[in-house]
Amino acid sequence: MGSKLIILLVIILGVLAIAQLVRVNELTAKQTGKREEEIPHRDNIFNSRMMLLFMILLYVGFIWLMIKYGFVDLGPAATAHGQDIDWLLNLNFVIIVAIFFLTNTLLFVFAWKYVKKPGAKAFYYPHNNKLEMIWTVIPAAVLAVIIILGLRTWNDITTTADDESVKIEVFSYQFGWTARYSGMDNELGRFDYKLTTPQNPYAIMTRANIDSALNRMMVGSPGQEGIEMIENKLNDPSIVLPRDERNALRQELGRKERMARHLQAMSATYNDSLDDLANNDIIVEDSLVLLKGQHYALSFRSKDVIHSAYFPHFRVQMNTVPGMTTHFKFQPLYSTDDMKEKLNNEDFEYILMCNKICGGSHYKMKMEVQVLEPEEYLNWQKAHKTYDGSDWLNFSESERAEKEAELLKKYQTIAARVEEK
Ligand SMILES: [Cu+2]
Repeated sequence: MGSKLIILLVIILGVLAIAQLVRVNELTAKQTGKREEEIPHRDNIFNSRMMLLFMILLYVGFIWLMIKYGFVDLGPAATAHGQDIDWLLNLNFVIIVAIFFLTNTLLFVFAWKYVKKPGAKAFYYPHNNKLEMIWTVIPAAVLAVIIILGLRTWNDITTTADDESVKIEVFSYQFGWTARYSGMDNELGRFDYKLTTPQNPYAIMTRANIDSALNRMMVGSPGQEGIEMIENKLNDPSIVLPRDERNALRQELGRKERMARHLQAMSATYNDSLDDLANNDIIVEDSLVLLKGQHYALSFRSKDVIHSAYFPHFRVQMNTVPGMTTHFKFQPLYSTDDMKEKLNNEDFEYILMCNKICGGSHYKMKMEVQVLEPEEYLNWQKAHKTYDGSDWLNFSESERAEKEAELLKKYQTIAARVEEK
């Protein structure tokens, strides 16, 4: 703390000293009767050399920063599209760094080389079509290449996933993540934010959830007054309420009635067969577990504010936005074990983290991600229950062994596709 204060004082005093020196210079110039725009040759030479010195310091600083902070080792991109993104990013860096050195060298070396010499007259050179052409066409062509390559990759990444892709929903909230797997039908259950209750935090739409949300509005729930209770309170002549309290109650009643009407409309139009979509979904709160080689179609949803789902090793990032669903599809190429081996790091884990400052505990908003080999993945699946409480792999006793062997074979084929690449 003390040393910081001293440094600050030195800087302030230094600035003051320079200001005073400039002032002294101005005053002596006035005394000797020199005009301000007449700059001595000596000063021009000094300035031109400073230009050169500045260029060298800029380059040394740039190279040092690049070496120190420029290379964050995330290991190889762990998805198919991620390798394209890395290639594009490197191409952009090569172009940018080359142009940075070229333009800055021209700028500072010219300033030094063509310093004003006594008696020399400036050459009048107003226009050159050829030059204009060159410095318009070349950057335009380079930009066009970058943009076309970028668009092609981006379109590849963001086109709708095929039916073979496994659908998973990633639900974000302050401050955490929840994964919802689409289950054996590979179809996610519907949802509607109006169904959010403490018992249904992910607002999943089923007949039972609609009924309970509606009941919560009408009758109330612990700590929550329902419409009926509020109406009774307002209409009971024996209860005398202060004006403010009465107005507040009326407002709450209006809000709850509107919500109840929405829920009633939902209930009237709801098709009960949609329950099945939700009932075989699997909700996993602590981690996102994926099968190596499988194509995934992730959809993202947010409960409160905008978050950003960032999987650095997959080169995947997508905003999660309240009120809309965003998507990203990818195919993990390396299992967690593969990556441990590749990076020679026994502690390696994939991670999902929030990449948008979303509140006080933003920095804690992380979820572990695992990419498993076929057998491990099957075992993990076996240990999980669906939304309605049955087993994820809900096979009858007699055909269980056969069906599981079938699944394992399927997973092995999926994982093997990657190994061949
Ligand atoms: Cu967040």
